[in-house]
Amino acid sequence: MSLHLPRRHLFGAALAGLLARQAAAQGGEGLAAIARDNGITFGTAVDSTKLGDATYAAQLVAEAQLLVPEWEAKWAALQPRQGTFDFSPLGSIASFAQAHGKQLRGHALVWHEAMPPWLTESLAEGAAKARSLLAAHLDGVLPATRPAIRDWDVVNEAVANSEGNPFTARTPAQGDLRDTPWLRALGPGYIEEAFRAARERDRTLRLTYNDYGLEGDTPWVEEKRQRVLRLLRRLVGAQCPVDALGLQAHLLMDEPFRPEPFAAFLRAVRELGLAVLVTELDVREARQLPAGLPARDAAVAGRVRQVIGTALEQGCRTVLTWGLSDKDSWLAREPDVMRKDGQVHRGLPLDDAGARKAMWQALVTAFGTRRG
Ligand code: 9MR
Repeated sequence: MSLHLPRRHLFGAALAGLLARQAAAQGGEGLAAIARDNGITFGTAVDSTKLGDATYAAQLVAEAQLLVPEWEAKWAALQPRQGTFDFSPLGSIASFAQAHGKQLRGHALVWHEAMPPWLTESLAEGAAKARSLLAAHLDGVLPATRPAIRDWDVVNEAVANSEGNPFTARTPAQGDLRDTPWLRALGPGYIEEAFRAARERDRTLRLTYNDYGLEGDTPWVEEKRQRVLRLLRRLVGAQCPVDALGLQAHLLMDEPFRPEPFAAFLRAVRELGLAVLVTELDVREARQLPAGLPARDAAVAGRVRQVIGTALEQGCRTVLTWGLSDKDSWLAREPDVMRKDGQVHRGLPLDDAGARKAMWQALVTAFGTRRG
């Protein structure tokens, strides 16, 4: 079986190519080209249901070189019923990528969210069942998505949030790890098992551990960084085939940032021989907004320049945002993260109308820092 490439978005894609060329002629190069000129790969999350929208598609064509499916490669989408695989939503992203010469990354093989109900129920049946379901999922997905996807988030968000974090609900935990159906079925070794199972099926795939809440300068962020480091050290020490750490970088303006502790963490990760990627960048604005859009956008841009500049200085070469335009962001639709004051977070490079904001420019500046 291979990834079926539906052609239904190709008309939209051709139009998008035209619009993107027009946009580039008017506005200069997009982030994809500017990043590439600096030896960096820039990309974004894509929602397949929006690919028919020519403006959305044109933004992708102009700005992104690497695409990651926002939901289409999660378990609920790929194996909605046990043993029945559905590659059509992922296939429309793959055909769009192919039509425009873009690369894909995969997200996510093992996660405690976006699980179909049958999976949650079956995992409760114990270790043997969990192990065979994981094997069957990888057998169904990895050969089918090869060669389009050469980099997968194998395990997502396995580390528990630490005490005292006022922004994120405390997660039930067993030691450093989040208490999930996978942990309950297989014990703490499930992470190592997942990486080994992925490597057995594809020797050259890049295998990434992906998590959030690792960028800020607070005691709870530092504690989570130490938890992630302990996990990565344990995996590397056991010769477990993990290749990279994905920093989601869902940044919070209400959380302070200082480059030093973040850089020290990235150095420690790099010393383990792992690559570092920024996988889901966006910014949640402060509860108390600065007055006026220019001040708001400047605050977001300043934070992005610092965080991404630090990551690039520490050898990160891949940066993805979680969407391009504020209006398409989960920050504009998920009740947990939406603003309570009726405003929409301006946490992505393009505004609602698709205009490039200060955050777009901040990325350009950050991409340039590593040259100097
Ligand atoms: O943005 C995604 C949203 O549209 C989905 O409904 C949700 C569940 O599949 O996942 C969101 O993406 C998350 C990502 O997969 C993992 N890191 C946090 C992202 C935002 O919640």
